[in-house]
Amino acid sequence: MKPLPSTLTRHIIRSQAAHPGATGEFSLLMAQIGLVGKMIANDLRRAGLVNILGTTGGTNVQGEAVKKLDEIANESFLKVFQYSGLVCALVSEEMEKPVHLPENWPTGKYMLLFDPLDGSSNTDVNMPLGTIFSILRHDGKGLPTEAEMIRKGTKQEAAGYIMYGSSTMLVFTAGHGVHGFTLDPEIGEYYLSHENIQIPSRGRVYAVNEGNAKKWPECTRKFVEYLKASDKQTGRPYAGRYSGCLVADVHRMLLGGGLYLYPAEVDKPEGKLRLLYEANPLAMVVEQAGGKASTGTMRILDVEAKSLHQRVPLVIGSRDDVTLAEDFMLGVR
Ligand code: AHM
Ligand code: MG
Repeated sequence: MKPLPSTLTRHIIRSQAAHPGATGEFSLLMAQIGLVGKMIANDLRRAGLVNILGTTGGTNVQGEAVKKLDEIANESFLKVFQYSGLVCALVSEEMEKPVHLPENWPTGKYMLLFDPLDGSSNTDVNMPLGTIFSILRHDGKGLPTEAEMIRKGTKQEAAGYIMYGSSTMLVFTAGHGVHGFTLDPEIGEYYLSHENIQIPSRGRVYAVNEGNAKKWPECTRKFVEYLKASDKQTGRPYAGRYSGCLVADVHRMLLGGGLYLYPAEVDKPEGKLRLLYEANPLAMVVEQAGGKASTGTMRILDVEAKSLHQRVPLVIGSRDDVTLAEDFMLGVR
């Protein structure tokens, strides 16, 4: 009889056993994130059949049009976590303020920060989407204040993403390597399909919205032109691949190498992506896999966090490719 490949549940139980002091709360938290992923994947699969494509007519805290699926994905997190007793704070791209958890309800020590549906311009065209999450720990008494949720990326306990592509994958790190689990939709279980992922030190693919090139500083334009220039020795030109979904592009780089950029613009030096629930968690994953994540001038995980929805420029992927981007952006090349 062939042994059952490791499931997410078994993997979590095994990792928990390696930490004698563990209470099991983190294991439950990860299992519940897996459940949210299944709920969102299920909604995405049926979206075109049950009238949940398109926008709600509202705008979010960032002033962006809210897609019906953005709202549904956010609600999936709230339904699973609000009364779970596993978290003491929930922060989402879709909500200006953290969710108010009932004072007299049991809470856990974890704070969960998330982008429920990343790449939502892809919803109506059957393209890949993602969910990104960052897990922090609250050691104080009672519910944390908003200031306690705003932390540097180095303070994350765990982080990861779920990718809804041709299959659904949960990829995460708790600080001991990065593991990827593929959902078997027939059984409803995640199986360990990508153990201890290591990102190649250099790739041959870049992902960036080049429609914005005129808005970039000269150094960024020079860098992207460099990637496109032909040079057999260095393996250039790089291939361009941009999906409109950060999770999908980072996932490609994680497995095959290369880099993703959403760089600073001259009139928008803070970039587009959000630090706490997009850049920080993906930076932790990519660093744990041996890669690098930078603003272009400094390590993402060292960026001082000042507000919940703070934006940050992002260059992420293979170590050597990100270092090269920094050389251009710092004016060394
Ligand atoms: P979102 O969280 O509102 O979906 O925004 C983040 C997305 C990324 O997934 C993607 O890489 C980028 O924004 C696309 O932006 P643009 O359309 O400006 O290229
Ligand atoms: Mg996003």
